[in-house]
Amino acid sequence: MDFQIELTNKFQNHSARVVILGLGYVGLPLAVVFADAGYTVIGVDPIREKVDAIQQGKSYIADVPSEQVARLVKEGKLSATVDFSVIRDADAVSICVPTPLLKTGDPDLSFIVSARDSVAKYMHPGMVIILESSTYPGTTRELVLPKLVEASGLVVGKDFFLAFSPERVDPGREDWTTVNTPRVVGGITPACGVVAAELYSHALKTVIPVSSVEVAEMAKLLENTFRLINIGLVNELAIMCNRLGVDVWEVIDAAATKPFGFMKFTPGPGLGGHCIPIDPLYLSWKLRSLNYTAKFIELASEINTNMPRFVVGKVQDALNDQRKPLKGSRILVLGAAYKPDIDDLRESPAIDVIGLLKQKGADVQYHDPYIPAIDHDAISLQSVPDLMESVRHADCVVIVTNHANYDYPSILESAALVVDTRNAMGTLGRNHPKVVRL
Ligand code: SAJ
Repeated sequence: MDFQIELTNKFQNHSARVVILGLGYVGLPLAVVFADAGYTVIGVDPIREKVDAIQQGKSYIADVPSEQVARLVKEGKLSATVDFSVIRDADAVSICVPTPLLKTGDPDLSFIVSARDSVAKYMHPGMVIILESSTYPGTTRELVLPKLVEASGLVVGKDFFLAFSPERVDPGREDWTTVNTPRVVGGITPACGVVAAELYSHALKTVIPVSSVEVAEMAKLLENTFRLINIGLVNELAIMCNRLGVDVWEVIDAAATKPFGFMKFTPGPGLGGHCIPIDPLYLSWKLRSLNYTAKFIELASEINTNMPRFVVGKVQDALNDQRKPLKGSRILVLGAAYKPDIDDLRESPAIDVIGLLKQKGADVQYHDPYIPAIDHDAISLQSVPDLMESVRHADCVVIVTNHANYDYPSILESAALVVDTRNAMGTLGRNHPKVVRL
């Protein structure tokens, strides 16, 4: 039996049954894209609420419309379950689980290990398994493959196929989606890469085959490390311009007029999200095990992690110029999500800024139209109900996340003082007596 031919035929005639492990911001968009392409898709997630929502035709991911989920469920192309044994009948399994950090700062591989073990338990000849979670180079070959071979006794590249294909989801983005964003795919063996690429090629616009799982794993980490380091660069630029008395925003805008050889990044209160601040640390962790220090990653992380403290220093200085101590001052933080126009709080620098302000004795409130409440460590706050009332009562408004739906001119008019960490006010805030920018 040639399983490569058998699987290729199933992908070509869209009779393939695809299981997606993990129905988060990566797994659910992929599930609907595969189902829309004609595959029969079963999403598996241990969280019953997610499974029930999908079965009821509801989406909990902003980038996936509920109408699309409802239609696909009704057509029988998409379903969801908590039962991992559906892997028994799968032709393809995509693993889209989180890869966070432990409290120690080391990679938390528990989600990958758990998904791997579920696959190992139910796998059969003639299936392809693809890991999509951002992780260190070597994960697929060193951590996933041995357990699958040991559990099944099958031969990789012949009886089953194993590949890595990094997700490239930018939450909230509409121009580049799961369907049209080029997809890198690398296999444990050449045949693994070919089979995995075939699966994606009938659902996604562009598939980019590479020679191994390590190349695919490392390409993803390069993408995110590139962002981490360039954000760290402009954050340090903000600190340097602060010392020089130069407007960092004007400097960056001027540099960005260069039509080649430059890519604009902007400074901010820190680096949030579950990818950029975290994925590169998987790489530096792996390199430490090989007795090498990834200097750029460690330096950029140090600078980015320090930005909340830098912001609180700016607030303290701004209040000081008005003869007000930070202690006891009423501070309103605007925007808590980790980046504009989304409802995700993970690793958000707003949490650090609020925590530091509270540590210094400030009376801190926050507002975020997407985040009704923050319950994190020692912080338990509700988004203030009346934004403008709170702006008027604050000694200082700190813009931490520049959501597009804020009325910045009105906020500026009503506020006593604004520390704008995102240049949200734009030219309004330049040289304005009430505005302090990074
Ligand atoms: N940030 C800055 N300055 C910048 C750009 C971003 O301070 O110039 C901050 C943001 O405010 C945010 C953090 O960095 O707190 C991360 O922002 P991001 O948009 O780079 O990261 P994510 O996690 O929302 O999404 C990224 C994707 N982003 C883009 O490509 C624009 C992409 O790199 C990955 O597909 C995704 O992470 C992932 O899953 O790895």
